[in-house]
Amino acid sequence: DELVQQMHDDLYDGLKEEIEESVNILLERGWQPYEILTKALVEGMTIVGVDFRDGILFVPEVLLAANAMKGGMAILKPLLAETGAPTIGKMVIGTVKGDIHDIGQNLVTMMMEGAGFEVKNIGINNPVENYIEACEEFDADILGMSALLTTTMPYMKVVIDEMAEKGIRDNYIVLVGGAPLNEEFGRAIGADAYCRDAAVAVETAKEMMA
Ligand code: B1M
Repeated sequence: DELVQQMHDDLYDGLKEEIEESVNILLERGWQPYEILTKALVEGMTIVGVDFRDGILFVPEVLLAANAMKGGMAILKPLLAETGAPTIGKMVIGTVKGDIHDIGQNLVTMMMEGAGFEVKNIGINNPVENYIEACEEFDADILGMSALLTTTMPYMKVVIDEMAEKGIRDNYIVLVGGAPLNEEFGRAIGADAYCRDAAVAVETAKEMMA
């Protein structure tokens, strides 16, 4: 689709208004919100990621791309949440200490809400205390953690170990995700599951709540 190509370019160039306009056009054309999210926005951000890695794009440009992506996500958010599904569980989610990437976990939040979960998103750069406090206050069933850096992902183990030490680890289903993780890592740190993407997070959460 030509417009989707254009959106990949606009995201690359950090053009927020253009992205918002195009999201609205795709909606008018009858595209499903999830399709727009994955094919236009997430795929576009993958291209940005490759050139960021290769030193073609730098932080300021990637920030603009992230901002444009958030503009598009904001339009889709209410539509994804519109299912009217009854609440099937409560989740706390946040990015770990030292890590400020939040697009992935915002997407997981949107999809979980759309599927009928109540979600408390505690944002970025969370030390272990934040997770524990939020889980207790919110009376969560599920704890979700996100990390996008190989240097921050080990902190997930710190959180799980601390919870185990306090004797509260088994009160929660612990799900982890983020680009540098994999299933083996999830197992090694003692999480209940690694979730490759937001759709898998929803499926896994539903299965484990059943
Ligand atoms: Co950063 N960055 N970044 N960055 N950044 C990466 C992650 C990187 C892979 C880029 C690259 O080199 N190719 C690289 C990490 C390399 C590594 O660790 N091996 C990197 C780096 C190095 C850095 C800095 C260190 C750069 C610097 O300063 N020199 C710095 C670190 C800052 C910090 O955190 N302390 C940095 C900064 C930034 C920006 C601020 C510019 C910006 C973030 C803006 C923001 O989030 N508000 C940014 C961005 C945008 C990226 C890339 C390009 C895109 C990330 C993204 O949003 N993807 C990224 C490249 C890449 O990932 N390919 C990169 C889209 C998003 C939908 O996908 O987050 O993977 P993702 O989430 C998915 C799944 O992973 C999963 O579901 C989501 C939806 O399907 N998932 C979960 C995620 N969390 C989950 C939690 C769950 C379940 C599933 O819980 C249950």
